[in-house]
Amino acid sequence: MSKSSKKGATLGQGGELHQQTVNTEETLTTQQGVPVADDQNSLRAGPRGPTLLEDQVMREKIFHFDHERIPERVVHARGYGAHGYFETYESLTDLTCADIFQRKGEKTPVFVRFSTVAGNKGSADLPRDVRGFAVKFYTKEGNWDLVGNNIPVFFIQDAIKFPDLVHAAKQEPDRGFPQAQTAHDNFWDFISLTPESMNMIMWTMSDRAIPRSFRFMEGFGVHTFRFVNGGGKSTFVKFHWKPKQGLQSVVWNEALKINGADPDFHRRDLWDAITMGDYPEWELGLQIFDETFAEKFDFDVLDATKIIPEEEIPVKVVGRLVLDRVVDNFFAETEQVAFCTQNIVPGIDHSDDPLLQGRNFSYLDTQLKRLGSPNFTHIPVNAPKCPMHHFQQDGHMAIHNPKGRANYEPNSWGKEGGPRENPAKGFVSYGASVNGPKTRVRSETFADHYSQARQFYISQTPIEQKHIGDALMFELSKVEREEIRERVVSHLLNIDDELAKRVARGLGLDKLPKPADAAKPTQKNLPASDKLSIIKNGPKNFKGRKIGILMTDGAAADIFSEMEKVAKSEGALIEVVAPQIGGVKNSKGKKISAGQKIDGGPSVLYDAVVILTSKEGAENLAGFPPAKDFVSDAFAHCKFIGFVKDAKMLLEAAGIAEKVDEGCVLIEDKKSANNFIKRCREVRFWEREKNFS
Ligand code: HDD
Repeated sequence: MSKSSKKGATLGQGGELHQQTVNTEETLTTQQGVPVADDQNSLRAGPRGPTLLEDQVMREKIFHFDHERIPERVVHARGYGAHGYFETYESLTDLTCADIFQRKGEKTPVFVRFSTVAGNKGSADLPRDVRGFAVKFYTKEGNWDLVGNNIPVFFIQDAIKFPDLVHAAKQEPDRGFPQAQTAHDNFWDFISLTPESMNMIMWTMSDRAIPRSFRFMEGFGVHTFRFVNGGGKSTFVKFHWKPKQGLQSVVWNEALKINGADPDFHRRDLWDAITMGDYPEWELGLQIFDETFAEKFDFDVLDATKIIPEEEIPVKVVGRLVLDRVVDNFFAETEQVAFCTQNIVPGIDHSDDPLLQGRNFSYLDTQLKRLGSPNFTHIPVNAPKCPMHHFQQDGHMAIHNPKGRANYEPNSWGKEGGPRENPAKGFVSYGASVNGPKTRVRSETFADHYSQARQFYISQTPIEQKHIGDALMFELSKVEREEIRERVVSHLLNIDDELAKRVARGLGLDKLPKPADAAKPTQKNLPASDKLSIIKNGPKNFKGRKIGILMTDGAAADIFSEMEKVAKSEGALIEVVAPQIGGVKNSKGKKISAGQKIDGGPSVLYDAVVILTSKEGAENLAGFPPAKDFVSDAFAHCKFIGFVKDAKMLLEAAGIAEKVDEGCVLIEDKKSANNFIKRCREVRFWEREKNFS
């Protein structure tokens, strides 16, 4: 066995379990610290006899293995986390006394977990789904969890509907499928009977629900929260995360293929970026407003199915989030991290949003179920990094136990009596007045379900609108019951006529249904908002994107080195895709190593591709279906394609030689290599899609 170092779990002197690097020269032990002599064979009566129950080494090993799994999250089961920090750009003392926002330049440690909602823990990364964007800030006055999504609105207005929504979205209970997708009867049945979901449906049918990477998506706190300053004055606030990398999504056909080619596409992307030192960043933006705005705004600021357009309340950027460290252990950190919306700190408070109020119960409750003990805050990823003193004690797995005799207060033990409450510093709820009869009603102010759905739709570029229609047709094509499909179209008629007609045609409906009864007939004609489109908020460069270079033996050495140079100066990555994983020899006989073998590295894994073959190489690949798919898929997914003259036969075999357009760039020299990279900054050549039927 080699003497290399590896990570292991060790008990520290204080008894706490922590990770440290151990050497393979260390002796293997049981959990009790007893040295193990033989880890290959159980204890048995004679070489061929039965295993003895007495074998405590084997029993401990199997016992522990049997208990390795904990319940997966009921939603957001599949996720990926990383560490980083939040840096405050300016002091916000006038708005909030939250310690994290007091000092310009202050850095606060954070842990972030991204996730998909519907799929199980082992599902793929690219279903059409909302992405979770949960941030735990370890502030000096306690942990603040901002548990958001990559979409600023939600399906429902009241937490009491959450179990119904989730039941309808996940696998159907009798058959246990479909996995990680909403393209089935139960989901659309529920949605078609829940008009409040229509705004969210426009968002989830848009390309927002198939992001290219966690790094290229926005995040939102969704609800209206409160800021409270040192003088007790409160303002309302909505939180936004804006990726410095720009927005980018994949196309649906690509998503379907990525799930097969690399189900870990998003987690691998985040891991690679961070481990290579290309740390993703988001800026924290605030929409700040007061009661007067809330009163005059067209919608209720407590309704989580609505946004406040940035044109009405601009987003003020106040800090940045940088992810710069991957986890040491997936289970210890990403799986055991426990976000709770109730985790707020002095200076931040809840609003009366009924969805948020319900969440505040659900998260704490679910952590107890998942992690098995009220002591889940003792797990390092959940523990605050500021001092903690309280009288809560015992319970399963109590690790940090209070010292001393007094475990209650008030007490008269003087200095040894433990911590005391502190009205000057402690958390005080904002004293908003509340009155009214106890009642189960939905406020009238929550009743307009279509105006913002329409606003979202008309804010998209034509190609994005097309994708929304395509997505609806795809999803509804998987719905067996025709009346459900019709009911969805009846809602679309209240959003956009053209969209509804297109979807109805695509579904083969004989006639248009009647528009759904709008709960509030007085729909508003809201103006378009550019911030709602992905394409209008795309990247300004190709930094952090990946180019797949399909190469064969004899590929032009000078063009490859030009491509290396231009990609490097742009901050883009290149990966060579070759007939064999051993790599290729270029025209100068130099060995170029490959990142992927062709059938393991389809073009869906890249943001742009270059076909850099020799003539003979192109001839050989022309008869190889995965190589043809590499080219034809890149074309179908509107990617920029760089190619050399010698690649002609492969382009012909892929059926695109006759269709070469402005998104296909002939690379002959330094200038054209540069030109190719510049074109890539547009991310996709969408013009091409207009020609597809
Ligand atoms: Fe939730 C997890 C985001 C509504 C109940 N939710 C969870 C996670 C995110 C969100 C990002 C994963 C956290 C992690 O990575 O561990 N949830 C949202 C947003 C919502 C929302 C943005 C609406 C604005 N959620 C919501 C409601 C309820 C829940 C209305 C229940 C009434 N959510 C949960 C949960 C989960 C959860 C069951 C599952 C695992 C967990 O909490 O830790 O409690």
